[in-house]
Amino acid sequence: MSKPLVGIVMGSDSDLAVMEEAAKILHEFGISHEITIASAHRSPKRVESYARGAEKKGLRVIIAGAGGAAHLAGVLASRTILPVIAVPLNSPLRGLDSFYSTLQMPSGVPVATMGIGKAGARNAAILAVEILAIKYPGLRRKLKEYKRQLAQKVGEKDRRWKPKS
Ligand code: RP5
Repeated sequence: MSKPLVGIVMGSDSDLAVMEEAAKILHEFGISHEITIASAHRSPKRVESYARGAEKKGLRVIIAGAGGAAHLAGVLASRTILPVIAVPLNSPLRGLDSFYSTLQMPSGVPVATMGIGKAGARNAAILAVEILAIKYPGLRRKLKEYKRQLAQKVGEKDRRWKPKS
């Protein structure tokens, strides 16, 4: 297995069921990745050392999923120049707290915030592929095929639900 290009980080093992959706997409595109649990609040030193070491160990994009007062993506972004993509996760406040905590970053420390939950996790992985595709032409071809299949599925759904004349 080649060295991971994408690091998926999440605040708790309770986030795994959602964040695995990102891993599945990366797997489909054949992108090596790693999964790490580290919490901005419960294990801040672990988060800091992950972010500081990420570029040197070969990571090119970080995806961070956290729920509630979600500061994981922002703290990672404060300690690395790698692009950080955030996935706000569900919470007792239906993920809106996570969403706002992640979205409104101060100027100078960007985080690309996805939608809440599984769709956000999948989109985070696709965005990571798009970033990597700038360098790898093989990924550009796979992305075009992925979009073609998306459109084809919509066409199939349309045909399935149209009343037969
Ligand atoms: C966040 O708190 C985690 O990302 C998780 O979404 C949430 C709850 O964590 P657990 O109490 O389930 O460990 O930091």
